[in-house]
Order: sequence, then structure tokens, then C-alpha cells
Amino acid sequence: MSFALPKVMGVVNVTPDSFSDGGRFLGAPAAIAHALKLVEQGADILDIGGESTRPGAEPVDAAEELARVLPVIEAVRARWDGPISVDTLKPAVARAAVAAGAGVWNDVSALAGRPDSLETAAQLGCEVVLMHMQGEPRTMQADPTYGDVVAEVAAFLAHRAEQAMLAGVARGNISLDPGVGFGKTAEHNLALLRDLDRIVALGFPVVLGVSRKRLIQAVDASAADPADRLGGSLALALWGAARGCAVVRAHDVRETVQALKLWAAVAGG
Ligand code: HH2
Repeated sequence: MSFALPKVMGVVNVTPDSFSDGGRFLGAPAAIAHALKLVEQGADILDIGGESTRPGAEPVDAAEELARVLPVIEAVRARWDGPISVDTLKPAVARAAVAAGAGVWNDVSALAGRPDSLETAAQLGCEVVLMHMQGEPRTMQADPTYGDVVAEVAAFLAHRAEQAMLAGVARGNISLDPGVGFGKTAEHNLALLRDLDRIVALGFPVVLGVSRKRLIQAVDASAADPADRLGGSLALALWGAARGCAVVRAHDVRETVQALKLWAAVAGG
């Protein structure tokens, strides 16, 4: 058991189609206001994304993605000193985001999505989140298959971290994420959460994204609407905290911060 309080990464989706809040913060003013509200609520990191990675999502081109995220990153950077991450598969978007003040590249393809992703991350010298995904968002939930999901995800993440370091990314800049919901059935997700210690044991900070995910509906059929998944999101965030996750990615920042504070107050003494 670990009692270190994980940091809370607040989600800012500047997209029309994100699974839980698509379209709500599409315009820059709404997204900026939302981001600053998450900071007030206690977010330690803001994760700003302009392309949905929900199952079945269609890709957007780099120009459109940049037009969505850059004004938000710039405006937040001008008003807040904390870490900003950009959630993107595209090196060009990561490059522009870092120039605008982002310090973290959160890549759901673990820097394997484009031929120049590794090299770009090394050049930028930014932090990176390497996440496991089987397949690609458009088709990843069609028929996810594993022999031993925990062993395969752990081996993939260890390999991607190795590749990143070989390309010149500093070890201290790497975090890992098992990618709950990315090419995984509910059983796969539960197995990964159950054995999260094996991902933490790889020796890198672990980021966990469970907020409002479909796994919650798989366990509680009444939670078909992502807005009805707060209880499950908090339960899984605390589960991750107890297993030593360094960062919890959350839409409901105020509630997540409060849950973690209470957990830490009891667990840490
Ligand atoms: N989940 C989502 C997006 N990015 N990044 C990391 N590192 N880990 C995650 O679990 C993760 C992620 C999906 O959530 P959301 O951003 O709310 O939805 P969408 O991809 O539809 O915008």
C-alpha cells in the first residue's frame, strides 16, 4: 500500500465528440473558462485535447486540432503556472503545444502513432505519458484479444519506455498509463486494475484514466449516461491511489480532490 497522494489531472476536451462532455467546451472561451475552473477546484495538471479518442471516433487533421487546442493552451499559460499536458497523437500538435507552454505530451499511442513521434519527444525535452492501446480508436473495441492482459500491457509499456529512452527521452520525463478502455473489454480493464501493482512495479510514475469510463456501466448497468458515473470514477481513483498511482485523470476535479484528501487523511494517519 502506498499513501502518497496522487496528483489530479483535470480533463479539458476541446472537441465536439468526446464521450462524456463532447461539444460542451468546443469554443476557446468555454474551454478556457472550464480549464480555469478546474484549477480553482484543485487540479494539479491540466490535460488539453482537441481530438477525441473515444471508441469509434473519427480522426481530425492537424490544422483543426491545433486551432482547437492552441488558443486554450496559450490563454491558460498566461494565467496559470502549473503543468499543462497536451493530449495528442500528432508530433506537429505536440511541438506547437510545447512552444505555447505545455510541458507534457500525453500520447495514447505511447509515441508509436507516427514515425517521428519518438524523435520529436526527445527533441522537445518535454515530459511524456506513454499509454497502452490495442489497435486505434476507430476500431479498438471491435474485438480486443489478449492471452494475459496484465503481462502484455506491462511488457508493452516497458518496451515503449525503453524505445523512448533510446531515442533520447530522459528517464525522469516518462510516465506510463495502462490505458483503461483502450482496446479492452470490461474483464480486461478489471484485470488490469486488480493487478495495477505490476504496472507500478515497472518503476515509472503511473497515470490512471478511469473517469466516467464505460467500465463503470459494465459493472453498474444504471450508469449508461457518463454523467451518472461519478461514484464509480471516485471508487476507481481511490483504488489507483492505494496502489501507488502518481496521477489520476479526472473530469470531476473537485470531487476527485476531495475523495483523495479523505483517503489520504485516513490511510496516511
Ligand atoms: N482517456 C481518454 C483520453 N486520453 N489519456 C491518458 N493518458 N489516459 C486515459 O485514460 C485517457 C487519455 C478518454 O477520455 P476523454 O478525454 O474524456 O474522452 P475523449 O477521448 O472522447 O475526448
